[in-house]
Order: sequence, then structure tokens, then C-alpha cells
Amino acid sequence: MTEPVYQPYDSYIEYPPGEMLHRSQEFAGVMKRRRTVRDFSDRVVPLEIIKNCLLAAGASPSGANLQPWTFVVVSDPEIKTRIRIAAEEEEREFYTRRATPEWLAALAPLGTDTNKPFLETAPYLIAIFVQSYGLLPGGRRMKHYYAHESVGIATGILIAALQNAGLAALTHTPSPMDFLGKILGRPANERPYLLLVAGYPAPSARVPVIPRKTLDQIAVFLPAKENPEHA
Ligand code: IYR
Repeated sequence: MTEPVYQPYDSYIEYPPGEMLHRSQEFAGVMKRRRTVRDFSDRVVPLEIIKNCLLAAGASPSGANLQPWTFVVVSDPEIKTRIRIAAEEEEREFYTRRATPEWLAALAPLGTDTNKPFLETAPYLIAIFVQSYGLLPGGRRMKHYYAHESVGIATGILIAALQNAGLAALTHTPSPMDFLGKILGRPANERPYLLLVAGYPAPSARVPVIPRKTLDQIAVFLPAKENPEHA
């Protein structure tokens, strides 16, 4: 059993309430401008920006701090082509056979189809893997806790970091995604979680007109009970 080692929380910065309000508004503004993009430009994006976004994602909380994620950054055109071919094969199966009419109806407002040119056009594909278990030095397995939740949180922070940096992203989930592990040569403990496409939107990019729920639709504010001790 390893005992915890503590240090003061020196990296914490407290902002005055006015500044907190401003920062929270600004960040909500940045995130409200986020749209899932399907038309990407082939413009080059410096890898350093992607690395910084990955460092932000890597600072996410995770079950028992086991950080059960692997991000594979693909920019090689040949690998992107192989991923596109394999993904489109799955998508053809999905759109013509696997998807229920109900599912296709839910997707209709997004205008998606089997054609995934962005997998070749965008400068980066970030394949995100969940490590279902870890591997200890002697090859023994280390159990991972809440691995999917942890990778979901890290993915959300990565999407926010890309948006904050001024990039567009697309969460792409061809299903099943087993081809990703094969093409990218990932070990048996890693399962594909999501394929994130990142880059500049094409100048001609258009996004569907779809609604966002209002605050009242997504949150419930329970009134605080009067506490006589605090009255
Ligand atoms: N993976 C398919 C279908 C798809 C499914 C959902 I749920 C979406 O939100 C969007 C698309 C595709 O990428 O076309």
C-alpha cells in the first residue's frame, strides 16, 4: 500500500468575484460558438497547438488517477486514407443495414451520410483509446476504474481546448471501430473510444441549423432550504 504524499495546492489561483463572472461568461461564449464541423480545410495546423490541447486533456480527473487514455495523433496521408476507407465501409453497413429507421430519423437533421472526406482532408485525426486495463512492468494487469467515464471527461476537455485554440473538431464514431486499433497497431488492452477530427473549417463550411436546449431545460436549481441556524 502506497501512503499518500501531500503538497500545498500552489497552482490554485483565486480570481475576484467580478473577474470570475467575466471569465465564466467569456468561456461560455467560446463554447457556445463551438459547432461540430464536417467540412474541413486542408490548411496546416502547427503540431504544437495539438500538443497543448492534449496536455489540457491529460490533466483531466480519472478513476484512481490511472489516466486510462491514449491519444494517437494521425497526420500521415496514407494512414488517413486507410482510416477513411475502413470507416466508410462501416458507415455503409450502418446506413444501409444496421441503423434502425428511428436512428436514421434522429440523424436526419444533421445531414450525415456514408461519405467521410474529412478523414483525409483534415490535418489531424486524433484516435482516442480507452485502456480497459493497465499493464504493469512484469506484464501483470492493473485494473482500471471508471475507464469510460474518465476518457469521456478527457475527450470533453480536449474538445474544449481545441475550440479555445480556434480549431474546429468533429466527434466521429464509426461503429464498430475495431479497424482503428488494427490500422494504428494498438495493444490488446486498448479499445477505440472515439475518432476526433481537428483542423480549420473549410471557408465554405456550413453547419445544420439545430437547436440547443436552454439552461432551464438542462439544469434544475433546487431552492435552498431556510436553515434556522444561519438565519
Ligand atoms: N457514425 C455515423 C452515424 C452517426 C451517428 C450519430 I449518434 C451521430 O450523432 C452522427 C452520425 C456517421 O458518422 O455518419
